[in-house]
Amino acid sequence: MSAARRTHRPSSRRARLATLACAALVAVTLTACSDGGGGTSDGGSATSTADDGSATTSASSGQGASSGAGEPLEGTPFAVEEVDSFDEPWAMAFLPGGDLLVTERSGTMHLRDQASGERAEVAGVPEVVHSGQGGLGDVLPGPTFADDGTVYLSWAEEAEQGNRAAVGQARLVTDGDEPRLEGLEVIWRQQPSVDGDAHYSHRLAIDPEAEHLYVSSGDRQEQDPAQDTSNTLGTIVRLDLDGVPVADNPLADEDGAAPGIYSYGHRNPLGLELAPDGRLWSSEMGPEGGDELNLVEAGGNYGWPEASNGSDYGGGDIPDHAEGDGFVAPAVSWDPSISPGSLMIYDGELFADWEGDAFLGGLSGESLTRVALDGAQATEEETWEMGERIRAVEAGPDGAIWVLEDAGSGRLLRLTPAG
Ligand SMILES: [Ca+2]
Ligand SMILES: [Ca+2]
Repeated sequence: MSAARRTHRPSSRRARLATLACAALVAVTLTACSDGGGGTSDGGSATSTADDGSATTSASSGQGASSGAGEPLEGTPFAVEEVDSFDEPWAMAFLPGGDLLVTERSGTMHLRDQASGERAEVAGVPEVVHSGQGGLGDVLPGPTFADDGTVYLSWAEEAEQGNRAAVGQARLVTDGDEPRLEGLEVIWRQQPSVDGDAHYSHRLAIDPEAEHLYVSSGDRQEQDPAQDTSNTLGTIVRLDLDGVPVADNPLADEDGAAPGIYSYGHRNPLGLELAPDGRLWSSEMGPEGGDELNLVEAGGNYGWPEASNGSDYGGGDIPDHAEGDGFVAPAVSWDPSISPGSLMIYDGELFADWEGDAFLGGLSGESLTRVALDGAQATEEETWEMGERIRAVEAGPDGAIWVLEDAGSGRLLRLTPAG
Protein backbone atom coordinates (compact mmCIF):
# COMPACT_ATOMS: atom_id res chain seq x y z
CA MET A 1 0.00 0.00 0.00
CA SER A 2 0.96 3.50 -0.57
CA ALA A 3 2.01 4.52 2.89
CA ALA A 4 4.94 2.13 2.87
CA ARG A 5 6.78 3.76 0.04
CA ARG A 6 6.14 7.37 0.94
CA THR A 7 9.04 9.17 2.43
CA HIS A 8 7.55 12.29 3.91
CA ARG A 9 3.82 12.21 3.72
CA PRO A 10 2.32 15.07 5.70
CA SER A 11 0.37 13.76 8.65
CA SER A 12 -2.55 16.01 7.94
CA ARG A 13 -6.08 15.16 8.89
CA ARG A 14 -6.90 14.96 5.25
CA ALA A 15 -4.18 12.50 4.47
CA ARG A 16 -5.23 10.30 7.36
CA LEU A 17 -8.83 10.44 6.25
CA ALA A 18 -7.79 9.36 2.79
CA THR A 19 -5.84 6.46 4.23
CA LEU A 20 -8.77 5.42 6.37
CA ALA A 21 -11.10 5.69 3.43
CA CYS A 22 -8.82 3.49 1.43
CA ALA A 23 -8.68 0.94 4.21
CA ALA A 24 -12.46 0.95 4.51
CA LEU A 25 -12.82 0.33 0.83
CA VAL A 26 -10.39 -2.53 0.63
CA ALA A 27 -13.02 -5.20 0.48
CA VAL A 28 -14.64 -3.85 -2.63
CA THR A 29 -11.90 -1.88 -4.29
CA LEU A 30 -8.64 -3.59 -3.65
CA THR A 31 -7.35 -2.67 -7.06
CA ALA A 32 -7.81 1.01 -6.60
CA CYS A 33 -6.11 1.18 -3.28
CA SER A 34 -3.14 -0.88 -4.33
CA ASP A 35 -2.98 1.27 -7.42
CA GLY A 36 -2.66 4.26 -5.18
CA GLY A 37 0.45 2.68 -3.82
CA GLY A 38 2.54 2.24 -6.89
CA GLY A 39 0.40 0.97 -9.66
CA THR A 40 1.15 -2.68 -9.15
CA SER A 41 -1.86 -3.56 -11.19
CA ASP A 42 -0.78 -1.45 -14.12
CA GLY A 43 1.03 -4.09 -16.07
CA GLY A 44 -1.54 -6.71 -15.28
CA SER A 45 -4.85 -7.65 -16.73
CA ALA A 46 -7.00 -5.08 -18.38
CA THR A 47 -9.80 -5.74 -15.97
CA SER A 48 -7.74 -4.44 -13.11
CA THR A 49 -8.19 -0.83 -13.85
CA ALA A 50 -4.56 -0.16 -13.16
CA ASP A 51 -2.61 3.02 -13.04
CA ASP A 52 -5.07 4.97 -15.01
CA GLY A 53 -8.60 3.82 -14.66
CA SER A 54 -9.66 3.51 -11.09
CA ALA A 55 -11.17 6.89 -10.50
CA THR A 56 -14.55 5.86 -9.19
CA THR A 57 -13.00 3.79 -6.49
CA SER A 58 -11.56 6.65 -4.50
CA ALA A 59 -14.80 8.59 -4.33
CA SER A 60 -14.89 8.43 -0.59
CA SER A 61 -11.78 10.54 -0.29
CA GLY A 62 -12.76 13.17 -2.79
CA GLN A 63 -14.89 15.69 -0.99
CA GLY A 64 -15.06 14.85 2.63
CA ALA A 65 -11.97 16.53 3.96
CA SER A 66 -12.04 19.97 2.48
CA SER A 67 -9.52 22.30 4.00
CA GLY A 68 -11.48 25.38 2.96
CA ALA A 69 -10.73 28.09 0.45
CA GLY A 70 -7.16 29.14 0.11
CA GLU A 71 -5.87 27.14 3.04
CA PRO A 72 -2.17 26.29 3.08
CA LEU A 73 -1.49 22.64 2.25
CA GLU A 74 1.06 21.28 4.69
CA GLY A 75 4.39 20.38 3.15
CA THR A 76 3.75 22.41 0.00
CA PRO A 77 4.15 26.06 -1.00
CA PHE A 78 0.48 26.16 -2.01
CA ALA A 79 -2.70 27.64 -0.71
CA VAL A 80 -5.44 25.36 -1.94
CA GLU A 81 -8.95 26.47 -2.82
CA GLU A 82 -11.54 23.81 -3.51
CA VAL A 83 -13.47 25.17 -6.47
CA ASP A 84 -15.72 22.37 -7.71
CA SER A 85 -15.89 18.63 -8.10
CA PHE A 86 -16.51 16.25 -10.97
CA ASP A 87 -17.24 12.58 -11.47
CA GLU A 88 -14.06 10.85 -12.67
CA PRO A 89 -12.64 13.95 -14.34
CA TRP A 90 -9.94 13.29 -16.91
CA ALA A 91 -8.94 16.58 -18.52
CA MET A 92 -9.60 20.30 -18.48
CA ALA A 93 -8.94 23.17 -20.84
CA PHE A 94 -9.20 26.89 -20.30
CA LEU A 95 -10.89 28.63 -23.20
CA PRO A 96 -10.08 32.06 -24.57
CA GLY A 97 -12.52 34.19 -22.62
CA GLY A 98 -11.84 32.32 -19.40
CA ASP A 99 -14.39 29.50 -19.27
CA LEU A 100 -13.28 26.00 -18.45
CA LEU A 101 -14.05 22.72 -20.16
CA VAL A 102 -13.82 19.59 -18.05
CA THR A 103 -14.20 16.05 -19.33
CA GLU A 104 -15.44 13.14 -17.28
CA ARG A 105 -14.39 9.66 -18.26
CA SER A 106 -17.96 8.36 -18.41
CA GLY A 107 -18.58 10.58 -21.43
CA THR A 108 -19.70 13.94 -20.07
CA MET A 109 -18.15 17.29 -20.89
CA HIS A 110 -18.87 20.32 -18.73
CA LEU A 111 -18.57 23.98 -19.62
CA ARG A 112 -17.88 25.90 -16.42
CA ASP A 113 -18.38 29.65 -16.19
CA GLN A 114 -15.39 30.59 -14.10
CA ALA A 115 -16.92 33.88 -12.99
CA SER A 116 -20.22 32.53 -11.67
CA GLY A 117 -19.23 28.94 -11.01
CA GLU A 118 -22.25 27.76 -12.99
CA ARG A 119 -21.71 24.85 -15.26
CA ALA A 120 -23.61 23.13 -18.03
CA GLU A 121 -23.25 19.81 -19.76
CA VAL A 122 -22.07 20.06 -23.33
CA ALA A 123 -24.36 18.18 -25.73
CA GLY A 124 -23.12 16.28 -28.73
CA VAL A 125 -20.25 14.43 -27.09
CA PRO A 126 -19.63 11.11 -28.85
CA GLU A 127 -20.43 7.77 -27.32
CA VAL A 128 -17.42 6.44 -25.48
CA VAL A 129 -16.20 3.05 -24.30
CA HIS A 130 -16.23 3.66 -20.58
CA SER A 131 -14.26 0.73 -19.28
CA GLY A 132 -10.96 0.30 -17.50
CA GLN A 133 -8.87 3.28 -18.49
CA GLY A 134 -11.15 4.07 -21.41
CA GLY A 135 -13.69 6.83 -21.74
CA LEU A 136 -13.82 10.45 -22.69
CA GLY A 137 -10.28 11.80 -22.69
CA ASP A 138 -8.61 15.04 -23.55
CA VAL A 139 -10.06 18.33 -24.78
CA LEU A 140 -8.24 21.27 -26.31
CA PRO A 141 -9.40 24.50 -27.93
CA GLY A 142 -8.04 24.96 -31.44
CA PRO A 143 -6.06 28.06 -32.38
CA THR A 144 -9.12 29.46 -34.17
CA PHE A 145 -11.42 28.87 -31.21
CA ALA A 146 -12.20 32.55 -30.65
CA ASP A 147 -13.44 32.82 -34.26
CA ASP A 148 -15.11 29.51 -34.90
CA GLY A 149 -15.29 27.53 -31.65
CA THR A 150 -13.05 24.74 -32.90
CA VAL A 151 -12.17 22.19 -30.25
CA TYR A 152 -10.37 18.86 -30.33
CA LEU A 153 -11.27 15.94 -28.14
CA SER A 154 -10.19 12.35 -27.67
CA TRP A 155 -12.00 9.27 -26.43
CA ALA A 156 -12.08 5.48 -26.51
CA GLU A 157 -14.41 4.30 -29.27
CA GLU A 158 -15.81 0.92 -30.12
CA ALA A 159 -14.32 -0.73 -33.21
CA GLU A 160 -15.34 -3.76 -35.24
CA GLN A 161 -12.81 -5.65 -33.16
CA GLY A 162 -12.11 -4.24 -29.76
CA ASN A 163 -11.75 -0.54 -29.34
CA ARG A 164 -9.30 2.28 -29.91
CA ALA A 165 -8.47 5.88 -29.19
CA ALA A 166 -10.11 8.39 -31.51
CA VAL A 167 -9.60 12.11 -31.97
CA GLY A 168 -12.37 14.41 -33.11
CA GLN A 169 -12.73 17.98 -34.22
CA ALA A 170 -15.92 19.92 -33.58
CA ARG A 171 -17.30 23.40 -32.98
CA LEU A 172 -18.32 24.31 -29.47
CA VAL A 173 -21.46 26.42 -29.84
CA THR A 174 -22.44 28.66 -26.92
CA ASP A 175 -25.23 30.85 -28.23
CA GLY A 176 -27.44 30.98 -25.16
CA ASP A 177 -29.04 27.60 -25.61
CA GLU A 178 -27.38 24.59 -24.12
CA PRO A 179 -23.72 24.45 -25.07
CA ARG A 180 -23.13 21.78 -27.67
CA LEU A 181 -20.64 20.29 -30.06
CA GLU A 182 -21.61 20.65 -33.71
CA GLY A 183 -20.04 19.15 -36.79
CA LEU A 184 -18.08 16.54 -34.88
CA GLU A 185 -15.75 14.63 -37.18
CA VAL A 186 -13.36 11.86 -36.27
CA ILE A 187 -10.03 13.01 -37.69
CA TRP A 188 -7.68 10.32 -36.36
CA ARG A 189 -7.90 6.77 -35.07
CA GLN A 190 -5.37 4.59 -33.30
CA GLN A 191 -4.40 1.55 -35.41
CA PRO A 192 -4.99 -1.26 -34.81
CA SER A 193 -7.92 -1.51 -32.45
CA VAL A 194 -7.34 -3.82 -29.50
CA ASP A 195 -9.40 -5.80 -27.02
CA GLY A 196 -8.86 -4.58 -23.50
CA ASP A 197 -9.16 -1.14 -22.00
CA ALA A 198 -5.79 0.24 -21.00
CA HIS A 199 -3.00 2.56 -22.17
CA TYR A 200 -4.92 4.70 -24.65
CA SER A 201 -2.92 7.78 -23.62
CA HIS A 202 -4.73 9.99 -26.22
CA ARG A 203 -3.38 13.31 -24.95
CA LEU A 204 -3.54 16.25 -27.39
CA ALA A 205 -1.22 19.21 -27.96
CA ILE A 206 -0.90 21.94 -30.60
CA ASP A 207 2.38 23.70 -31.32
CA PRO A 208 2.86 27.45 -30.72
CA GLU A 209 2.89 28.08 -34.48
CA ALA A 210 -0.55 26.47 -34.67
CA GLU A 211 0.54 24.16 -37.48
CA HIS A 212 0.51 20.72 -35.93
CA LEU A 213 -1.70 18.60 -33.73
CA TYR A 214 0.22 16.01 -31.72
CA VAL A 215 -1.52 12.97 -30.28
CA SER A 216 0.03 10.53 -27.82
CA SER A 217 -0.99 6.96 -28.57
CA GLY A 218 -0.30 4.38 -25.88
CA ASP A 219 0.75 0.78 -26.43
CA ARG A 220 -2.64 -0.56 -25.26
CA GLN A 221 -0.64 -2.94 -23.05
CA GLU A 222 0.42 -4.85 -26.15
CA GLN A 223 4.07 -3.80 -25.66
CA ASP A 224 5.84 -5.09 -28.82
CA PRO A 225 3.81 -2.98 -31.28
CA ALA A 226 5.57 0.05 -29.78
CA GLN A 227 8.70 -1.06 -31.69
CA ASP A 228 6.78 -1.85 -34.88
CA THR A 229 6.34 1.26 -36.97
CA SER A 230 3.64 -0.27 -39.15
CA ASN A 231 1.06 0.71 -36.53
CA THR A 232 0.45 3.67 -34.25
CA LEU A 233 0.42 1.88 -30.91
CA GLY A 234 3.13 3.24 -28.64
CA THR A 235 3.72 6.36 -30.70
CA ILE A 236 3.31 10.09 -30.77
CA VAL A 237 1.78 11.19 -34.06
CA ARG A 238 1.98 14.55 -35.78
CA LEU A 239 -0.99 15.71 -37.84
CA ASP A 240 -2.11 18.90 -39.44
CA LEU A 241 -4.97 20.68 -37.72
CA ASP A 242 -7.50 18.68 -39.75
CA GLY A 243 -5.98 15.38 -38.70
CA VAL A 244 -3.98 14.64 -41.86
CA PRO A 245 -0.55 13.10 -41.17
CA VAL A 246 2.13 15.66 -41.95
CA ALA A 247 3.86 14.89 -45.25
CA ASP A 248 7.39 15.40 -43.94
CA ASN A 249 6.97 13.32 -40.81
CA PRO A 250 10.25 11.55 -40.00
CA LEU A 251 9.21 8.05 -41.13
CA ALA A 252 7.32 9.21 -44.22
CA ASP A 253 9.93 7.63 -46.53
CA GLU A 254 10.14 4.35 -44.64
CA ASP A 255 8.41 1.42 -46.36
CA GLY A 256 5.36 0.29 -44.46
CA ALA A 257 5.55 2.92 -41.73
CA ALA A 258 2.19 4.09 -40.49
CA PRO A 259 1.45 7.65 -41.56
CA GLY A 260 1.64 10.13 -38.79
CA ILE A 261 4.38 8.66 -36.61
CA TYR A 262 6.58 11.35 -35.12
CA SER A 263 8.22 9.20 -32.42
CA TYR A 264 7.77 5.64 -31.18
CA GLY A 265 8.80 3.16 -28.50
CA HIS A 266 6.40 4.72 -26.01
CA ARG A 267 4.38 2.92 -23.36
CA ASN A 268 1.65 5.10 -21.87
CA PRO A 269 2.48 8.73 -22.61
CA LEU A 270 -0.31 10.46 -20.71
CA GLY A 271 1.27 13.92 -20.73
CA LEU A 272 2.04 15.91 -23.87
CA GLU A 273 2.92 19.57 -23.94
CA LEU A 274 4.85 22.04 -26.06
CA ALA A 275 7.19 24.48 -24.40
CA PRO A 276 7.07 28.09 -25.59
CA ASP A 277 10.31 27.40 -27.51
CA GLY A 278 8.51 24.74 -29.54
CA ARG A 279 10.15 21.73 -27.88
CA LEU A 280 7.75 18.85 -27.35
CA TRP A 281 7.78 17.14 -23.96
CA SER A 282 5.92 14.03 -22.90
CA SER A 283 5.44 12.34 -19.55
CA GLU A 284 5.17 8.58 -19.82
CA MET A 285 3.90 6.10 -17.31
CA GLY A 286 6.47 3.31 -16.97
CA PRO A 287 5.99 -0.27 -15.76
CA GLU A 288 7.11 -0.93 -12.15
CA GLY A 289 9.30 2.13 -11.79
CA GLY A 290 10.69 3.82 -14.85
CA ASP A 291 8.22 6.65 -15.28
CA GLU A 292 9.70 9.11 -17.76
CA LEU A 293 9.79 12.69 -18.85
CA ASN A 294 10.91 12.69 -22.49
CA LEU A 295 12.03 15.41 -24.82
CA VAL A 296 10.33 14.19 -27.96
CA GLU A 297 12.52 14.31 -31.06
CA ALA A 298 11.43 13.63 -34.63
CA GLY A 299 11.96 9.97 -35.43
CA GLY A 300 13.13 9.12 -31.93
CA ASN A 301 12.72 5.58 -30.60
CA TYR A 302 12.05 5.82 -26.86
CA GLY A 303 12.80 2.19 -26.13
CA TRP A 304 9.65 0.52 -24.85
CA PRO A 305 9.49 -2.44 -24.27
CA GLU A 306 13.18 -3.11 -25.02
CA ALA A 307 14.49 -0.59 -22.51
CA SER A 308 13.08 0.95 -19.34
CA ASN A 309 14.58 2.24 -16.13
CA GLY A 310 11.85 0.25 -14.42
CA SER A 311 11.05 -3.46 -14.38
CA ASP A 312 8.15 -5.64 -15.36
CA TYR A 313 5.55 -6.15 -12.69
CA GLY A 314 6.54 -9.14 -10.68
CA GLY A 315 10.23 -8.45 -11.12
CA GLY A 316 11.04 -9.31 -14.73
CA ASP A 317 14.13 -7.38 -15.75
CA ILE A 318 14.05 -4.82 -18.54
CA PRO A 319 17.43 -3.35 -19.51
CA ASP A 320 17.76 0.23 -18.36
CA HIS A 321 18.16 2.98 -20.89
CA ALA A 322 21.89 3.13 -21.63
CA GLU A 323 24.29 5.06 -23.80
CA GLY A 324 24.58 3.55 -27.26
CA ASP A 325 21.53 1.29 -27.06
CA GLY A 326 19.89 3.11 -29.95
CA PHE A 327 17.05 4.45 -27.84
CA VAL A 328 16.41 7.98 -26.66
CA ALA A 329 16.84 8.00 -22.89
CA PRO A 330 14.42 9.93 -20.70
CA ALA A 331 15.38 13.41 -19.55
CA VAL A 332 14.16 12.44 -16.07
CA SER A 333 12.93 9.10 -14.78
CA TRP A 334 11.31 7.99 -11.54
CA ASP A 335 11.70 4.84 -9.47
CA PRO A 336 9.59 4.19 -7.51
CA SER A 337 6.77 5.31 -9.71
CA ILE A 338 4.86 8.54 -9.41
CA SER A 339 2.54 7.48 -12.26
CA PRO A 340 2.46 10.77 -14.15
CA GLY A 341 -0.99 11.18 -15.64
CA SER A 342 -0.56 14.72 -16.91
CA LEU A 343 2.00 17.32 -17.87
CA MET A 344 1.81 21.11 -17.88
CA ILE A 345 4.45 23.68 -18.73
CA TYR A 346 3.86 26.78 -16.66
CA ASP A 347 3.52 30.11 -18.42
CA GLY A 348 1.84 32.25 -15.76
CA GLU A 349 3.05 35.08 -13.56
CA LEU A 350 1.70 34.12 -10.17
CA PHE A 351 4.60 31.72 -9.57
CA ALA A 352 7.24 33.91 -11.17
CA ASP A 353 10.17 31.64 -10.30
CA TRP A 354 8.57 28.74 -12.11
CA GLU A 355 8.06 30.27 -15.53
CA GLY A 356 8.77 27.60 -18.14
CA ASP A 357 8.94 24.75 -15.62
CA ALA A 358 7.16 21.44 -16.16
CA PHE A 359 4.61 20.07 -13.69
CA LEU A 360 3.57 16.44 -13.58
CA GLY A 361 0.49 15.25 -11.72
CA GLY A 362 1.09 11.91 -9.99
CA LEU A 363 -1.63 9.25 -9.81
CA SER A 364 -0.16 6.57 -7.55
CA GLY A 365 2.26 9.21 -6.27
CA GLU A 366 -0.65 11.42 -5.17
CA SER A 367 1.76 14.20 -5.91
CA LEU A 368 2.72 17.17 -7.95
CA THR A 369 6.27 17.24 -9.32
CA ARG A 370 8.13 20.29 -10.62
CA VAL A 371 10.87 19.85 -13.20
CA ALA A 372 12.91 22.87 -14.28
CA LEU A 373 13.31 23.09 -18.05
CA ASP A 374 16.14 24.99 -19.68
CA GLY A 375 16.11 24.36 -23.40
CA ALA A 376 16.68 20.64 -23.75
CA GLN A 377 17.82 20.27 -20.13
CA ALA A 378 15.40 19.00 -17.50
CA THR A 379 16.11 18.92 -13.76
CA GLU A 380 13.74 17.48 -11.19
CA GLU A 381 13.31 20.05 -8.45
CA GLU A 382 10.51 19.09 -6.08
CA THR A 383 7.73 16.60 -5.48
CA TRP A 384 4.90 17.60 -3.17
CA GLU A 385 2.50 15.17 -1.54
CA MET A 386 -1.01 16.28 -2.46
CA GLY A 387 -2.87 13.59 -0.55
CA GLU A 388 -4.95 12.50 -3.55
CA ARG A 389 -4.35 11.03 -6.97
CA ILE A 390 -3.79 13.90 -9.38
CA ARG A 391 -5.33 13.39 -12.80
CA ALA A 392 -4.87 16.71 -14.59
CA VAL A 393 -2.87 19.87 -14.12
CA GLU A 394 -3.18 23.13 -16.06
CA ALA A 395 -2.06 26.72 -15.70
CA GLY A 396 -5.06 29.05 -15.56
CA PRO A 397 -5.31 32.48 -17.14
CA ASP A 398 -5.09 33.80 -13.57
CA GLY A 399 -1.64 32.26 -13.21
CA ALA A 400 -2.89 29.77 -10.63
CA ILE A 401 -2.12 26.09 -11.01
CA TRP A 402 -5.36 24.18 -11.45
CA VAL A 403 -5.55 20.54 -10.52
CA LEU A 404 -8.18 17.84 -10.99
CA GLU A 405 -8.16 14.90 -8.65
CA ASP A 406 -8.68 11.40 -9.96
CA ALA A 407 -11.77 10.29 -8.08
CA GLY A 408 -15.46 9.58 -8.38
CA SER A 409 -15.88 12.96 -6.79
CA GLY A 410 -12.61 14.46 -7.92
CA ARG A 411 -12.08 17.98 -6.76
CA LEU A 412 -11.07 20.89 -8.94
CA LEU A 413 -8.44 22.74 -6.95
CA ARG A 414 -6.87 26.15 -7.48
CA LEU A 415 -3.32 26.42 -6.19
CA THR A 416 -1.85 29.82 -5.41
CA PRO A 417 1.27 30.81 -3.48
CA ALA A 418 0.78 30.28 0.25
CA GLY A 419 1.28 33.21 2.52
CA1 LIG B 1 11.70 5.11 -22.64
CA1 LIG C 1 15.23 -1.66 -15.97
